[in-house]
Amino acid sequence: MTQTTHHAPDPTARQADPFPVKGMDAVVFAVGNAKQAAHYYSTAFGMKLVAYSGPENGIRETASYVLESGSARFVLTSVIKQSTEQGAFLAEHVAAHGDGVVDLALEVPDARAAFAYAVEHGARPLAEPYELKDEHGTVVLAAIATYGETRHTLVERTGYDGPYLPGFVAADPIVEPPAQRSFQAIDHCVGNVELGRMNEWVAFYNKVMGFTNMKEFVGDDIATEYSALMSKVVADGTLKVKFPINEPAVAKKKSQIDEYLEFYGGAGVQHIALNSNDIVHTVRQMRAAGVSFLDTPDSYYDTLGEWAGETRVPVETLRELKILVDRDEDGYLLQIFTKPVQDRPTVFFEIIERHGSMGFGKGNFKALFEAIEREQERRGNL
Ligand code: TYF
Ligand code: FE
Repeated sequence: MTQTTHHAPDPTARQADPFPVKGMDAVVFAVGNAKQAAHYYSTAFGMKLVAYSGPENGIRETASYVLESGSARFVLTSVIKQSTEQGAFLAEHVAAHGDGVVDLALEVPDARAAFAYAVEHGARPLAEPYELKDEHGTVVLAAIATYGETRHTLVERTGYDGPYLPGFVAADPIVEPPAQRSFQAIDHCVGNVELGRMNEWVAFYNKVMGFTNMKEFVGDDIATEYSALMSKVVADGTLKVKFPINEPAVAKKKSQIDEYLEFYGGAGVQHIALNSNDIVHTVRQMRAAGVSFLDTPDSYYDTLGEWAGETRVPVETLRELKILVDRDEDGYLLQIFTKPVQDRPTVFFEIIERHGSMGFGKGNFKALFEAIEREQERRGNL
């Protein structure tokens, strides 16, 4: 396995970036009941409803709720009464995959240029560039396919100052958002792909978006030992968009990635990691609201001080809340994983607080994957 080190981007080289991105625009979920999902992300994740589109503003086919926490934006969409191909796609997505991510939308400075570059470099086009307009201005959108039935919509929103997209109206919060938000940005979005296809999808992002490989990867050595997955990470030149790609590994136990693929019905988004700058507060707030996190055995904390060194948070607090620590040459990170947030053992979330480290928690794979396997066993899928 070859290792590519990701060097810090050279700002003078940025205009040469063949596929400039401004960041994640939104994570779009197709769900069975967007009204209730919007309530969950408001009360349990502390997000704020900011925009809506549905029958009340003349959109009869779908209802969509836009929630924000800092720069992180989720869009939850349900079909009300199918009448177009787009509605059929969303309804079939939910039937096939359960609640899941249909779109990792990227904000770009020029959607037409981004789309043209991507398609020239092998992307499958899903929507040619088109404009949406209302009294708040114009947004240019285009879409390409990625793994499974997931897509990347390319969003150029410099000509628009409304609540989300033309056709959406501003909405009042469902509940008053917490005084301290639980997270402020999307750190990374992870895809699970079929056995043997990780390198293909890494090459897709290399070619189609000019993304480069970050140095952290999980090779077959770690995979067969305990993780049962292989993983590589691609990122844009500014490291604002980071996409780890996992594939199952043939190991001693049934891979958690196989469990995902079986229950999701193919490749798709596995987890969304959210940046917090106060993970202790975040975990307390989310636990109090009923969110379940993966458990970590006490033995993890008994030896933590020996290798993790000092962190901002005392070991006893980490132990109480089951927060994990990883350290590398650049610094450390604190992280924790929710259990799947729907009945299918598919999509889950990560909360991550970074202090220098640009890694993904490789040092925690053993503890983390043992915790996931305990859950797989409880579900009867091991
Ligand atoms: O994003 C990552 O790669 C880390 C590690 O089921 C990870 O969060 C990989 C697989 C998984 C949970 C975490
Ligand atoms: Fe992660």
